[in-house]
Amino acid sequence: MEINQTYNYLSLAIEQGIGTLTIERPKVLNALSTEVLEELELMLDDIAMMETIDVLLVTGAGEKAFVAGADIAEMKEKRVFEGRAFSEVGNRVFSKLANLRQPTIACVNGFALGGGCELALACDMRLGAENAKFGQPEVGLGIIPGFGGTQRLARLVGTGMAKELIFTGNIIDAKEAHRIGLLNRVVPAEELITEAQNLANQIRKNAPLAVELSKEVIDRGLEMPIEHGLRLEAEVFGSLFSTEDQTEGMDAFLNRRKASFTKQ
Ligand code: CO8
Repeated sequence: MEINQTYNYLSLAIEQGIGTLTIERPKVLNALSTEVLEELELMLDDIAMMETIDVLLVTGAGEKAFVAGADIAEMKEKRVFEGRAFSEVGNRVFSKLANLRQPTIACVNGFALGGGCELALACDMRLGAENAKFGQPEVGLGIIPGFGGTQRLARLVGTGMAKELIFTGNIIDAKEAHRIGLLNRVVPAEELITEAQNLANQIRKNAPLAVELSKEVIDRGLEMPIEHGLRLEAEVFGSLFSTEDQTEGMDAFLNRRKASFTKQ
């Protein structure tokens, strides 16, 4: 399947099973307008169906910003009803990203503020360039994080740290983001995409259905009591014994050869 749509603010490159989705609005530091979010939703719907993408990288155009937030110029004139609608659109689109069947890696190349931090949070993993900066500055604008920040940040870094970031609006650098678990690792800017591709390739070596289902079980499990999560794990674990890739993976191990997975 190929992308047929024309996009004004996004690009998608696909190379050897790795898709790289770039938010391209560098003049305003890749700020997320309604149009950008609508394009993102269409593109994510396509990516979910694309057999040529095993792992998705998400990044921002230019050297300065990943995404500097929701478009403040667009938000300024909104009133209660439109504000809620904007938040609902953002949450719907970011949930599509979070629930994508493929593993996702945010490549944070500069400012990830407000909606930009929330975009990174909706990915499975986050790699940061040394110039990456994170923050949820919404309360300084008279609003709160509205694209999942109050929920995903607290789940990732804990409530104390999430509350400090959200109540103060402070911006933290890559080192601090790494220290609190917001970034998986920090790399020099020029190595960011290569490092993400290396990580993607480590994932791609494994049985694709097992990777997809481990993502599903981790994420669904976080929404339920642990006993239910463990039951879900046992069910999915068992179901994988009906796949050819389970036979292949174990046979390859026992015969000391490289496994060749077929997604069957
Ligand atoms: N929206 C619109 N335009 C932006 C944004 C943004 N979020 N960020 C930057 N820009 C624009 C600037 O206005 C400027 O445009 P112009 O050249 O036309 O004046 C251009 O990008 C370059 O920016 P700066 O000149 O400000 O660059 P600096 O290097 O001086 O500063 C910063 C970089 C620190 C990143 C600064 O631009 C900044 O603070 N940006 C805003 C960051 C922010 O507050 N983000 C959070 C926005 S709120 C949000 O994301 C809420 C999400 C949930 C929404 C819920 C819906 C209700």
